[in-house]
Amino acid sequence: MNAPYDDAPHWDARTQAAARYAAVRARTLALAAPLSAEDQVVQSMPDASPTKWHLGHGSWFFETFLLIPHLAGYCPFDSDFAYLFNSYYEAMGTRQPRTERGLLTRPRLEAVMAYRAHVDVAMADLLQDFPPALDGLFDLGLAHEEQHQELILMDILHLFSVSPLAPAYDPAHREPPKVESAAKMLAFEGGVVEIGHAGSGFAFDNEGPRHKTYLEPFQLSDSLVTNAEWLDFIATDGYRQPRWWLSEGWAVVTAQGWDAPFYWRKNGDDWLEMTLAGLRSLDPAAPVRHISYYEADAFAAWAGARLPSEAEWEHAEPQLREASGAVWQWTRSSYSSYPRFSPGPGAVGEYNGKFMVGQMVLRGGAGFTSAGHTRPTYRNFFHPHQRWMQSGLRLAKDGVAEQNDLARDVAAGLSAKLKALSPKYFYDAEGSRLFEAICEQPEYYPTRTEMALLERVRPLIAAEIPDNAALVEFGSGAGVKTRQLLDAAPQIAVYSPIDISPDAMEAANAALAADYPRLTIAPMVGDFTQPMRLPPAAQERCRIGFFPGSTIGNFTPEMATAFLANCLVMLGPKARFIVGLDLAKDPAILEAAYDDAAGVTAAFNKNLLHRLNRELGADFDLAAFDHKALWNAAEGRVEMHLVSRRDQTVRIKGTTYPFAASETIHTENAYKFTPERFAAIAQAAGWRVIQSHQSHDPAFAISVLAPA
Ligand code: SAH
Ligand code: AVI
Repeated sequence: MNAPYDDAPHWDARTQAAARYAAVRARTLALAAPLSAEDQVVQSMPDASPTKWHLGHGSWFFETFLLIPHLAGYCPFDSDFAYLFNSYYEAMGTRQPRTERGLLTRPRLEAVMAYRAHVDVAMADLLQDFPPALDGLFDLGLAHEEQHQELILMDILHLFSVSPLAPAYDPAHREPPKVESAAKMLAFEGGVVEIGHAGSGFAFDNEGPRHKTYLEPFQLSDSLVTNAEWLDFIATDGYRQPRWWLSEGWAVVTAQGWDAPFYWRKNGDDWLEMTLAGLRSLDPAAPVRHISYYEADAFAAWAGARLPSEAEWEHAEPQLREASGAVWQWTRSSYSSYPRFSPGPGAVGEYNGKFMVGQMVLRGGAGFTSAGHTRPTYRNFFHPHQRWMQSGLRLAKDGVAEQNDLARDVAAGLSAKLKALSPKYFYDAEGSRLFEAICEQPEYYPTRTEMALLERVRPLIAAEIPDNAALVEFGSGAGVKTRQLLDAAPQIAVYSPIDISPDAMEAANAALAADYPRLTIAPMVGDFTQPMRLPPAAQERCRIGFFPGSTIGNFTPEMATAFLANCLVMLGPKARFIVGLDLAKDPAILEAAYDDAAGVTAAFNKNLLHRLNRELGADFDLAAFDHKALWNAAEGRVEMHLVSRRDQTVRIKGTTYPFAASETIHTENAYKFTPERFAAIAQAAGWRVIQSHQSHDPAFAISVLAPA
C-alpha cells in the first residue's frame, strides 16, 4: 500500500481506515521478510518472543477484539490459536506460557501467514461497513501491531546477539542519528503544569487523563547521553564503585558481571556494538542505548545529575533535541496511574492498567519504533533491570541555572588575563537610551541603511510569512523595525519579543499594543543566549524569527552558530528566520561608526562602568578610562574597549582589580560579514539561505533563512 492516504482528504473514512490497516500490516511482514523460517521460531530469552509468535499474536488481537465480536458470521481461522497467541489477557482464557513461546514449532510459519491473510480479508469486510463506535478499538489494534513491530526488531537483535555468527538482520539498517552538538542544560521554572493526553487523536489509556501537577524548578539536558560519555563512565570505574548505584542495581551489576551496555563487545582496546546491521565499531557520537534503569541512574549520579521525572520530560519536550526517534529515555518515575485513570471495560482494559507496579517509565521513542507511533505524552515502561529495548537517557538537575549574574560575570571578566565583559550588560535603561541615540548619529549607518533596505524588500519577506504566524524577535529594543515588518505582514497574529532590557521592552510594547490592537503581544524578558521556552501563544503557531540590527555580529562565529542552532529548535521545522547583517567595508567607515564625533558611542561604552558603580558598588573613576574602537582585520570585527589611562586599581565587592596604563576591558565585538561567510554559519547551524538582499553602499544585508 503506497497511497499517500494522509494527504487525500477526499478519501472517505472507510477507505482511509483500510489504507492505514494495509500499510501497518504490510510493514510487519516487511520486517519479517529478511528472516528465515528458523530465525522466526527461536525464543532467545524469556523476555523475547519468536517473530512467528508476534505474527500470530497481532492477527489474534484483531480477530479477538474486532472480528469475533463485530463482524457478523466471522469464522475464526483455527480454534487452537486462541490458546497459542493470547499474550496476557486473563479475560480471554488460558494461554501458552510466555517463556515457552519458542516451543511452538507448530503451527508452521505458512499456517501463521495464512492466519494473517484470513484476518486481513475479514478486516477488509469489517472496514467496508465500519461502525464509528469501533474507531477506538481499531486504532488500538494498529497501535498494538506497531508495538509488536518494535518488539520483532528488539527480539531479533537479541537472538542474533547470542549467535556465535553475530548475523546482520539488515546490513544497511539505519542506526540512531549522532548527537550532533554538545548538550546544554535547559532551565525550567516549574510551577503547576499540565501533562497527559487530551484531545481527539488516538492515545493509549495510560496517557490520560490530562491533569495538573507541580514541578519544582529544574534543568533538563537538551540532548542525550552519548557513547563517548558512557566510555568515560566505564573508564572511571563507574561499574565498579557501589557509591553510584542503587542497592538493587548494585546487586544486579555484581551478580551479572555487567561492565558495559547490553550489546557492547570488547575487542582488544576497542568496543564493538551488536546492531541490526551486525557487529559494528562503537560510534562515540551516537546516543548510548540498551542500558538498564540501574545503569542510567548510576550514570546520572556519577555525572552529578539525576534522571528527569516523566512530568519534567513532558513539560520540557518541545525544547528537547532527539526527543524521539533515537532512543527511549529512562525517567525516574514509577509507572503508575494518573489521577482519575480507570482502565477501560472488558478484556482490552488489561492492555496497560494492570502493569502499573514495579516498572519505570520511559519517554520519547527509539530508532526501532515505527514512524508516527509515539507522542510527547506516550508512556513506555519496563522493569529496571531490562535492557534489550533501545533505552538511553538524558540528564536532569534540581534548581534554576544561574543566569545574568552580573556580579559573577564581572568578577570572572575582570580577573581574566585579557579583561572582558559581555555587551549584553550595556543595556540598562540608560544604555538602551544611548543605543537609540547612537542610531541617530550620522556616522552610525547600520540602522538607517537596514531600515531603507527593509522598506524596499519587505513585500518579498512578507510573502514567506504564513497566516497567523508568530513573530519572535531577538533583541527587540525600541521595536521600530518590527513595525515595518508588521505593516507589510498583517497576517502576523502573535508578537514575541525577547530582550534583556525590561525598560526598553515595556515602552516599546505599550506603544505597539496601542497601534496594533489585533496583535497578541507575548513578551519575554531575558537573555536570548540562554535556553528559553516560548510563550504558548507563539509555540502553537508557525514561528518566524527576526534578528535585525546585525546584533548577531556581537557574537563570535562559534556563538552565532550555536545561537542559530538553538533558534532552529525553538522556531521549529516550518520556521523562517530574518537576519540583519552588517557587511565588511572600508575600516575608516567602520571605526567612525563606533566612535562618533558627538561622543555618544563613547558614552554608551562608559555607561557600563557607571552601571557597575551603581549596581555593584564598584569605584570606577570614569575619567580614568577612554573609549576606543578599532577594526581587527584578522578577525573581521570592530572591537570596542575601555582603555585605562594610567596604572590604577578598582575595588568591587571587596576584591581589588589592578589595571596597568593602556590595559583595556574588551566590551564588544561587532563582526562584519560577507554574505558567503554568513551563509556558511547558517548552514553549520542547520539553516539555508532562501533570500539574500543587499543595500547600496554602505553595504548591509538582510538574509531570510529556512531549515536546511
Ligand atoms: N533590534 C533593534 C535593537 C538592537 S540593539 C535594532 O535593530 O535596532 C540590541 C538589543 O538587544 C538591545 O535592545 C538589547 O537590550 C538586546 N540584547 C543585547 N544582548 C541581549 C541578550 N543577550 N539577550 C537579550 N537581549 C539582548
Ligand atoms: C546592537 N549592536 C548590533 C550594535 C552594534 O553595532 O554592534 C551595538 C553598538 N555598539 C556600538 N554601537 C552600537
